[in-house]
Amino acid sequence: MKASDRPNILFIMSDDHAAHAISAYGSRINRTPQIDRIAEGGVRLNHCYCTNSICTPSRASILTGQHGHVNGVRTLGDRIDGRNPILMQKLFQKAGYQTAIVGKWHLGHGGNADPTGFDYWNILPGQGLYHNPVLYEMGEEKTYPGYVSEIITDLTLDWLERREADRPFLLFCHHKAPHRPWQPGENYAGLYADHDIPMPETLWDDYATRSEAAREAKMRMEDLTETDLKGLPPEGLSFEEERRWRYQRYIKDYLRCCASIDDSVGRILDYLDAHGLADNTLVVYTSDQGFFLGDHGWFDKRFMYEQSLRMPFVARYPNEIPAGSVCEDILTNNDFAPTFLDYAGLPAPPEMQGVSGRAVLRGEAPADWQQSLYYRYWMHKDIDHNAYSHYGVRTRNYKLIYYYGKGLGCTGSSDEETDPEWELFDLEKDPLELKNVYSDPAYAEVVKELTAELDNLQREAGDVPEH
Ligand code: SGN
Ligand code: CA
Repeated sequence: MKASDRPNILFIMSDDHAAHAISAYGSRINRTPQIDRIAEGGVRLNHCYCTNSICTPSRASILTGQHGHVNGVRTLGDRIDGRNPILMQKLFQKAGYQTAIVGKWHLGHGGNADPTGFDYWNILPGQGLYHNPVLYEMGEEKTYPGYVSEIITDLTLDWLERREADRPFLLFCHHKAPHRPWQPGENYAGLYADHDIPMPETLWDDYATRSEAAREAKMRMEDLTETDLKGLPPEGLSFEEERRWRYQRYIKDYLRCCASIDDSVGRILDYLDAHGLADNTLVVYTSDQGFFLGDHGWFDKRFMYEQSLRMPFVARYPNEIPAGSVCEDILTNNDFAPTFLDYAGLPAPPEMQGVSGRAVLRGEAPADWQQSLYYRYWMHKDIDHNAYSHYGVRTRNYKLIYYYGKGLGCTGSSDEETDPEWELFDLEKDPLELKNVYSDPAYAEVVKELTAELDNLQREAGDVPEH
């Protein structure tokens, strides 16, 4: 490949944007015409999953192609080691790409946690603020007046404008929205004012047949705070009425934040069009994990249930990816780095555990492509949401989850142990994951097979079992 033929890679990632709040994914609750442009001009992945549904670890896996127990980032409190030589941006930089990141980093900052391998970086510290945020531009602190999604978009376009036009680029545009506490910008505050948003089918989930982990998680509509809801529910409502009220307050602000992301994507795509960059740029839109949008009565993520496990992933590269295609093959965030490197004609280092999905994205998955994935959430009984540690396997038709109930000394975990529990879901018959069939004798054979698959994947990943 001639250096000049190498595609640009523009990776747009938001924070907590679930696929079921994107119209390309058939959202029942909002429209995202700009994100949909990427899907219409390229591919939509229906089975893209994170290997740990929480911010910092997902971001570390994206950059290293590795599971958290290998790259050292297993929890929200862990930090990336910037000296790690296989961070994908370093490999691109070494190969002559211009590299930049703007927006949310969330892998620590200061010392070895500062971004490395980027010619330019300008990041929010920690979770960052929605209004008048501080960013660290190459380490230097500055306050930017305005709304965070618009600021990150402006900074992204500024960088594109001043880059060297004769070299390819790897650009990460990482949004803060729509992360909690869901504060919309003033341009979006009036959206959805005159109608209610449809409720998810599982808003009234009672967790019957399921784990204590599900029953004990503090991520129900009732756990939303006054700050989250921008007020308290009116007095005198019944439980059902109040839950509905909370859901509407929550989801409307969440969707208003999503709208700012969609507009940002539109501005960036327009820039590519106007500057003749659309054909030779791989544009990806994703989010660091999924999110519960009232599903199971919840907000937040962490669980291996579908809404949280699934990442939206749409990609456009007209030179290679057929427009309007849909991909049913499994890709994980560990595969992102090897995939992007492949587009640049660069080999993935053997330490990377993910595999290139370049052929998958153009609709030509190899015959031996992965049919399952290994997941692990390490933070046991965290202070925010009391989610229990667990690991599991998802295949096309089933999901097996083991809540091992220990903190194992991980940052942000409790030492208090909980009883181990298993869950099995038949995803074809029960896509909403309401019925745990682990103890149903009819599934004894499936349990056996899935446990063996879990053992294999865990061993291959170099992880240690607790069961
Ligand atoms: C904050 C939020 C949590 C959220 C984590 C992780 N609480 O702690 O609700 O789960 O971030 O989110 S808040 O009251 O501070 O908003 S993540 O996207 O960074 O993983
Ligand atoms: Ca996140």
